[in-house]
Amino acid sequence: GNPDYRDSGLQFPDGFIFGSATAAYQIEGAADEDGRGPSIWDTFSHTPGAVLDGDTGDKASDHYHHLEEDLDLMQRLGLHAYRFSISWSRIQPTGRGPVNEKGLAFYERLVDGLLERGIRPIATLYHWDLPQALEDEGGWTNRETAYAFAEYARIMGAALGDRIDTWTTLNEPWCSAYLGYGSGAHAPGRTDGAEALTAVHHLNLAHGLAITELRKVVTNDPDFSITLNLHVVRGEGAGGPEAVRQIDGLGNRVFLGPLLKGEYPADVLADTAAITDWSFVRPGDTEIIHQPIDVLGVNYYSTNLVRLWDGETPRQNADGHKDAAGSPWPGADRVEFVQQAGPYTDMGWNIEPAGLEELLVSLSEEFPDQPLMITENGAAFPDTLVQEADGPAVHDPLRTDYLQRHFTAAHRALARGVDLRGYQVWSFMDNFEWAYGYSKRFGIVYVDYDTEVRTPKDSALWYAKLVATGIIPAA
Ligand code: GBH
Repeated sequence: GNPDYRDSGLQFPDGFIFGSATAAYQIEGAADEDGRGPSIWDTFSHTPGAVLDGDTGDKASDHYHHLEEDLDLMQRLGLHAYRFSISWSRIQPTGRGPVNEKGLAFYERLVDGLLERGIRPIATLYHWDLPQALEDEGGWTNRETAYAFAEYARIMGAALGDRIDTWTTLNEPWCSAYLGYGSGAHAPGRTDGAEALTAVHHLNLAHGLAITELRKVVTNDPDFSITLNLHVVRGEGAGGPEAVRQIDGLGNRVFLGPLLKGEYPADVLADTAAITDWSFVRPGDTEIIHQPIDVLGVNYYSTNLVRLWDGETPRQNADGHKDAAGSPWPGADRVEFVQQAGPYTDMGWNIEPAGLEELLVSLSEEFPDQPLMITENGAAFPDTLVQEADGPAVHDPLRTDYLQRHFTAAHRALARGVDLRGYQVWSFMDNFEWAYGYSKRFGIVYVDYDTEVRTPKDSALWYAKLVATGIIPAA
């Protein structure tokens, strides 16, 4: 039958790492301060028409100027871990060359502030904000970007390599490559399938090179990881299995293959042969990419339903790329994304906790020795701040319900033997939701963008109970 994904009273194992996540460009603001150089997201968000309502990350949640307050709030909620990203162009304003000490000092303060409060730092080196100067030389289509990234990783490893609990190289290279260079929905807004596939490989290579450099300089035996947005793909109709194979290939196996098996999937190379000959993969590259990682980060929000287009009826693309200039799925021209039955979040993504359980179980079946961590899960809903007798509040029962169901799914995966180490809720606070600007609120903490005042939502108070007890509370 259909399991109820709202069980409460379920206990997580001791040592399970409950935390929450953010990303630099989405929260920091202070875009021009302390020597920070521009990134592709500054350029993109300042390009008319690129981001809804012309929103930019110039100020964002102003985390750069609210650091102590935000750290105190994390401590109040009892978080075990905080997953944040480092802005490369704060460290190296042009992506190369000497360290900008003021930019580095911010992350020193952040990490030290976490450790003082007993919160584990999970640092992501790259959450989409490539220094613009590197994009001017071709960005991720240029192999040199991978080497520049490795140099930046070495700098960060040397500076913080005695204090970081988990190093994550890249967040969701799928988005960087296919939304950045394929559909054009994300920075740098390019729309070329061959460029997107080139970017896939250079991102994979950057991961491998960065891990190699980090291992040379860190001193505290941290965990090394990468975070992928893996796609749970289901098929519809006679062409369903073929459509699933193509999307699973471009969405999942093109990353998991080199990373965990040391080779690119042959079927993906064949599917895309008319677009590129993959000659950008040089001898030795897959060996660099294929290194043991301590934990694989998994971001999960929703599922995908696909089928083969009949070539006649109006084409459906419910993954959101129907309005984009290009396709985020190079070579999969016959695949249609089918609108699924709700309920949906404010992003229009269908809510399906069973997909999380399915994803975790299938990963652990395929890679039984690979520990996993949910590095993002959460939901956008339209929230409103209300004034109550005892102060401001945000009642967000839909988000609490979403989280309760997904924690239940994660617990079920654990009960089925999955080696799941922790769960980072997206997001710690409301922030700049990329192409959607400030119109979508993912935070468990509400941010008033006029005053930058923070208010924990009801979902944050619910989560604090889960973190404190290890037991999923009733919603
Ligand atoms: C994550 O991306 C990001 O890491 C985070 O920064 C972001 O704020 C958060 O999730 C919420 O969006 O892209 O239209 O084809 C998740 C990105 C969302 C990419 C679902 C694939 C499918 C629809 N993924 N998306 S579309």
